[in-house]
Amino acid sequence: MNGETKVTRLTAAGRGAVAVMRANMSGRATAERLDSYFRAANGLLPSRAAIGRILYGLWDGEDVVVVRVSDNNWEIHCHGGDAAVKRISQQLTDDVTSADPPPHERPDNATEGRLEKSILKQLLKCRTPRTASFLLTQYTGALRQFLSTLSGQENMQAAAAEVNKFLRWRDFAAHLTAPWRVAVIGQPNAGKSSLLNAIIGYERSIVFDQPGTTRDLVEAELILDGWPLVIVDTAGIRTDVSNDIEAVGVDSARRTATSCDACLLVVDSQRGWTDADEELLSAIPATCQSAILWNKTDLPDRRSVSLCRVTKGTSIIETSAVDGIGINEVLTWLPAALVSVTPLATAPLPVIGSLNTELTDFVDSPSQMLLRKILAGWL
Ligand SMILES: Nc1nc2c(ncn2[C@@H]2O[C@H](COP(=O)(O)OP(=O)(O)O)[C@@H](O)[C@H]2O)c(=O)[nH]1
Ligand SMILES: [Mg+2]
Repeated sequence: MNGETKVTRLTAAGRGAVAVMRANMSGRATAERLDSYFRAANGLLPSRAAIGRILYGLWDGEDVVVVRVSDNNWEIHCHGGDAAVKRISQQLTDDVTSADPPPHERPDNATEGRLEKSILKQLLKCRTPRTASFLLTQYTGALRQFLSTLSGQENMQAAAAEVNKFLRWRDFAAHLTAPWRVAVIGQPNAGKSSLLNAIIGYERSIVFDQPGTTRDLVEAELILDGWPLVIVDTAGIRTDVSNDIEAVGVDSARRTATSCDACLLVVDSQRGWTDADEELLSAIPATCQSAILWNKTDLPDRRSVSLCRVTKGTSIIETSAVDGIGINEVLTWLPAALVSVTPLATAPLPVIGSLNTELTDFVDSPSQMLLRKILAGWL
């Protein structure tokens, strides 16, 4: 063990989405060990970072978030695999212990209360450093600061307006811990499973040239631009099926289309644009981002993409699951469509469901008594 460094894993041992470690380092030379491994995107050195400052960057090429939580303590949020944890720990010290999380030292010396505990629970569900960095901002004081400022507000209409503005990020905040969902829909044999495989880069869906092969949903997780996504492959949507098993798949595909954040409608360019595609397009709810993947464009007898009759600002991307045409475009379109605006890195965010519900009640009927009661429960 390095005499002046102790690394404790705060998250449970075993594979997780994100692992959090606490490095207790005393002595200048010791803290500078962090600098030699971690490169912050903004060039700041972790050993010199202000307390509470969140640094996003690379540790030996891996995405990592480092935050100094007190004079001698740094939290390191890295990929949740055991290998990543072990490597970082060993680079800092030979001694690694798994322990119950110690009480967190708050940067502002406030005691950790219900608010921080609730945020920490959410933080541990984050799957990427990018999403974790937003939660960390809340954990290290942004949300507490917002609520404290709110408690000083005398004018209830102004308070309600501020809360409303804050709650506008609700959907974004919810997706920091629950991946955005993308449905791949389309007629049987259009190439949905093949495209899903091309998108995620390995064979996972069943690809078969017999219509109706994908009877259950096949989900695949991927990270694009630091955002976690789940892509759901569905059975081909047909209304004229007699087979019961296929009908169940068809039903679930229809449901998936209405419970997702984005929809990729795959169309077989050999068949061209049909009434069934038109029907599918209109089944996509307006709240859902949508793109048509005009697939199989590698084939010579494809029909013209101009046949698509598209409204609602739907994007059209020409693809081929076989030779990879358009896959990069799909990978660019998805995060841009799903997360078109992001809050400022320092913004308070509505990351606690029960607090959001209470604040919604306040917005519905703003009263000082109610606001005091809500804030007393959290501050
Ligand atoms: N030439 C060509 N064939 C494709 C393409 N995408 C899918 N296919 C073929 O079309 C058939 C049906 O594909 P599949 O992905 O199972 O369709 P799904 O029923 O919509 O999931 C398979 O034989 C695939 O190999 C493509 O882009 N180009
Ligand atoms: Mg399929």
